[in-house]
Amino acid sequence: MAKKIAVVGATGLVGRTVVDILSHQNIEDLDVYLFASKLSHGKILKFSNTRLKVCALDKDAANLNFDYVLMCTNENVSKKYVPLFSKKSVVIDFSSQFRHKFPLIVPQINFNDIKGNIICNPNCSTVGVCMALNGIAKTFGLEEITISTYQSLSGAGQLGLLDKFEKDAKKLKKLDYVIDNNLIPYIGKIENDGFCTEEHKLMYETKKILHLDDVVVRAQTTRVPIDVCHGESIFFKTKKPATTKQLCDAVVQTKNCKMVEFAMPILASGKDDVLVSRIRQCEDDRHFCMFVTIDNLRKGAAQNGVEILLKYLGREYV
Ligand code: 2RA
Repeated sequence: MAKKIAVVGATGLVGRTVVDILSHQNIEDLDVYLFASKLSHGKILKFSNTRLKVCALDKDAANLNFDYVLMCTNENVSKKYVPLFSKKSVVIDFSSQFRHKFPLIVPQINFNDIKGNIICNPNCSTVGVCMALNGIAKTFGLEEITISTYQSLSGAGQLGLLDKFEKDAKKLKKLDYVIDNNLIPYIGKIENDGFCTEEHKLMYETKKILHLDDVVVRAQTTRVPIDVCHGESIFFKTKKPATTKQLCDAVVQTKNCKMVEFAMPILASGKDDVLVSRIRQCEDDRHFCMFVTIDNLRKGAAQNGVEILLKYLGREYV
């Protein structure tokens, strides 16, 4: 029998990217079903050579038999529906709701961490950092990581993109401050310790994915007025001495990591690879920095989830 795959939240920015990426994979033999909120019921999305109807998500839908469910949903929807779908299906959840509880997976790095049938897709900025540092962590070890991000508006969803040129703070749809000709030096909410939620995600998730329990990770996250792709400045201290050439060689050991001269959003947008650039030595042969760019909607979110699904299915990402 053909495997059944549900994409929930199919009409959001990440959901649409999942549908688009899935439609380019060799999965003609699989059945794909799309769900979203009641407002999107009946919408039609293009899928390969055909069109698929979007159905409203409700408890009846969660009772259907799917083999795999990709939850491209926010924390509230995931909180309610992941436990329901997971009674019968393998669930890949894109929200941050369960990231502390269940395996957090980047297939190129830690697919073997999967246990059980709920798998969490990491935060988009985390994926870029982990992809870029994976080879270095494995070859030279890491002691400290200090990250500053420059995150695009699409990270805040469709409403975030709509705020791009808004000059009137009262008319903003998603952001707390005008972003036009500006940047906002936090993402999410400021918490009691002064760090924002995005910084907490980045610090916690990086340690979890790279298995760096004893490593100090610091982060500053910033929203900038570009559409797609997050930029990330990463300062790091290795355990063993290294040259920049050795570090470049270590970076490209991770599939989908590419060294370029300058990692810029216009080069990474719409692409499958995380771009790494400007690896340079700081004060000695254990202190370095680099600049990384990732398409936050693709490898930072949709592509990573599809890669997890395909690995389950024993198929190659194309
Ligand atoms: C952001 N990383 O850019 C978040 C989205 N998950 O806001």
